[in-house]
Amino acid sequence: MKIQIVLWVVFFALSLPTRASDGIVLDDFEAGDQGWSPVDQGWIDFEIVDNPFPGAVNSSAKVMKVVRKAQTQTWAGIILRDKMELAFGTFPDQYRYIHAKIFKTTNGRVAFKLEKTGDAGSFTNTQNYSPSGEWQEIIFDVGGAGGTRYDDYFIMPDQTGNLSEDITIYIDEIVLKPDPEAGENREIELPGTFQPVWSDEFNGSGYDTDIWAPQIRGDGFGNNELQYYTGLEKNIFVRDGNLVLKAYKEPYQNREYTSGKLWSQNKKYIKYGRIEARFKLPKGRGTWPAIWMMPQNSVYGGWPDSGEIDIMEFVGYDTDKVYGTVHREAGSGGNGNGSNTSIAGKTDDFHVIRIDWEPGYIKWYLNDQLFHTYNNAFASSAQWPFDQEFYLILNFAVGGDWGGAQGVDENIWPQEFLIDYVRVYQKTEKTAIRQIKNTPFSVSSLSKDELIFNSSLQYPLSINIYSLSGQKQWSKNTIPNDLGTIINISDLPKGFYIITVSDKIHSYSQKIIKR
Ligand SMILES: [Ca+2]
Ligand SMILES: [Ca+2]
Repeated sequence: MKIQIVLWVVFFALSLPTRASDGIVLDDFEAGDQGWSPVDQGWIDFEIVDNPFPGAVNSSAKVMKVVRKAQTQTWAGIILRDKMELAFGTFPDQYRYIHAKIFKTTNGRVAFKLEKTGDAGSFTNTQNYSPSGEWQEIIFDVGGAGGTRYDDYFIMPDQTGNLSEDITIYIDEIVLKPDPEAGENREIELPGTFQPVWSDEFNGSGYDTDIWAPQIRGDGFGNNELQYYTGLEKNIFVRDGNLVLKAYKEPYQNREYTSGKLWSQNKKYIKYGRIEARFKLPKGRGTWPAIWMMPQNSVYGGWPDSGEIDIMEFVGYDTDKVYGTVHREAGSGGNGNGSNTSIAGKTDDFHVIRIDWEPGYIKWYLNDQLFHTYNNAFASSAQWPFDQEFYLILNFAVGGDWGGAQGVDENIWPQEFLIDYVRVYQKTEKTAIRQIKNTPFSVSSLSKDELIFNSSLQYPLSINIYSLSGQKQWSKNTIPNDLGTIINISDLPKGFYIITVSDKIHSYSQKIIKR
């Protein structure tokens, strides 16, 4: 199968949030302060006072009064050090906005600066302030902070230069908030509908050797499995429209059992799609059949760091359940992320298992009933190495750490694991770019390696592309009316990215999937 090289762009966040959302209060000054200090002695005086201007925006009792003294530097301000180490950025579960209530009587700019843990760098967002005679809630967009962890929070409440007089500013209710849009987009899907791309129906005289090869090995596979996979026809054959993986109790190459295993490594591999199989389980203590996937290229390192997708597993001593699980750096083996579903009373039936694997999730279905979802796609590769190609494995193990956890019944052999078909579907829509109306810019795919950016905005913008782990991959500042800016992404590996466009007041983001 040729992998389609396409780009897909979809908007997911627009402008500033207006909806309320959960956040954490950095300080509301109701019980003193959390440990703020002036950034430089002598530039700032501050104290907690009764709210001198209670009103609709801020009716609370206590606020911080800051006096920035004449002849001081514009970065005079207050800083809260080492209070809370948090990741900021554009991604779900990271803090994206900092809200602060400000009262002052002077025009000017207010800046909020984050300093990295270890003070290895910083990110600043600045907002204009026009006095209104009332408290104002100022929202700092720190999405561009890009996933790094920060533990110092620094407010420069008035950046007026050449200050000839002291300025008094009141500050209150500093709240860190995630992107309220982010959670809704967690389960991002490719556009289009699933179309068949390949299958093996096992209806002929043998399995399709363009898809499968037998694995011939019997070293226990790190699980103390008892079988030797012979690759012989007695262990792997097609009968009556089904692939039969057949396990015998018989000595072979210093093993007590023989069995069969097919894999599609180097022949067929898949990134995103629907993988479906119809199967009938063997019976008895010590059987451990599985339909699963391993990475074609272990780009994130050896097992489990590059991931494993167990589409279906069954252990014969636990007759009523089939399992679906992922293993990855963040948890593997007994700490894999998975679930099971009941087949009680139906162990002699054929069942249909499938996963729907999208850029944003993997979902497991048995007989069309969803039984597990894994949707950690916005985390690092430790949680989500599933943005790479995986090959398929069909095997019937005997014993082993899990399958043999309650021993092996010596009297049940031979046993058969039947697979009626394996079908792979993918969304084959070649290009899908969803633009949302009334946004001040657009990004379109020009070719697999180029995006084109157009904007009607009349002032400078900065355009940045981030990887999901928050690394800046591409950056450019545009000049006003710089129409048709080409963004060359030929150096970016295939995968998920976020493009953000900022005009100092607003920040707009889109996801890009480079395929
Ligand atoms: Ca308060
Ligand atoms: Ca069949």
